Amino acid sequence: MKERYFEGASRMAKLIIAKAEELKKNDGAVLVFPHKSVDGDCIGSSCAVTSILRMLGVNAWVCMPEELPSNMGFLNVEDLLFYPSEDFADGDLLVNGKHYDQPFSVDCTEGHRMGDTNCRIFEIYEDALDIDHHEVTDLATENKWIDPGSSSACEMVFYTAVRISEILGKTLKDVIDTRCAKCLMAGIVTDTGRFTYTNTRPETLESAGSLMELGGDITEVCYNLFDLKTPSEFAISSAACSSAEFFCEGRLAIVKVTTEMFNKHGANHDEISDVVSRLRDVGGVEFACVLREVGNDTIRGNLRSKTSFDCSVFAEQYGGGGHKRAAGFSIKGRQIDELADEIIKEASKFL
Ligand SMILES: [Mn+2]
Repeated sequence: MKERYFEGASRMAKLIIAKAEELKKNDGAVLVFPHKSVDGDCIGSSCAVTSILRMLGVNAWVCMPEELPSNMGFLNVEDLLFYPSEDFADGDLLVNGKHYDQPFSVDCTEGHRMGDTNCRIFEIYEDALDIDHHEVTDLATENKWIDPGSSSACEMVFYTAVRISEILGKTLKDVIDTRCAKCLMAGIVTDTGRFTYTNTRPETLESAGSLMELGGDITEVCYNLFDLKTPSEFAISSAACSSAEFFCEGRLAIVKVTTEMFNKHGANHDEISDVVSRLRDVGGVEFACVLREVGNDTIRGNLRSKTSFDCSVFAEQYGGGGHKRAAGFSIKGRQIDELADEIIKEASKFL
């Protein structure tokens, strides 16, 4: 194992093994929290952690902030998922009959990124375990492993699983089954753009190589997550791309997708997820932004940059977050045209 992972992965592995013993004794449940607006990395890592915890004999479920996107159906993870109702009783939340005892977050650390209901459930306890690769301010507690240098939460979970297998004297196959390997592969290919982004390191490829050996079929994962399109997805993406506007002599690209456009093409809000990276890939574009009306008076923004623009800092102005090269936000009560004009004006200052 690469040295840079050894300390963090070993610490998490020991914590998970110890917690598992404690939780088994109490017959309690762990809820594993992804962030809202779920993606391949948070779903992959939360399902993988849940699968590993179950292998250790723990009652564990992924606490879902929304429905699983249809392009992730091939992962066959339905039995790992728990959909909380909004009106749970704080003191005594039952998770499929088991008393909720322990939160575990992956690919996010802060409750406000998890959606309202999940945030309330997450914050019932203060001793959450966290595995995250986002830059967060509150780094140092024993229960957290935060590594912004890592490509993905899934890569970190993989190395944690390696240490769990070593500590318990098991083979890696005992800890990461075929489905778990597929989930981890899904997160790594998502967050590295199929190993093309600058966050791809030698240890990223090593983890992917091991996951292939464990049954993480990279062809199946990539086809389902990247290439397979529904007819409505194809139509709305094409419409969105051809409506792109360029500013700052081509350095800024922006697309607005209205409810009317979604309706016209019979598309749902998740069906334009590839548009923002296609925009960013246009020669000369440094900063790309896709705004979409997602109903409920809410606009979702997705931001990408090529080399210098800090999307994470920019998204924070709108209550969001993410990474330097990829970030997002959700905002209520704004008009899409007026919000776009403001973003163009604000972003221009840095372009
Ligand atoms: Mn991630």
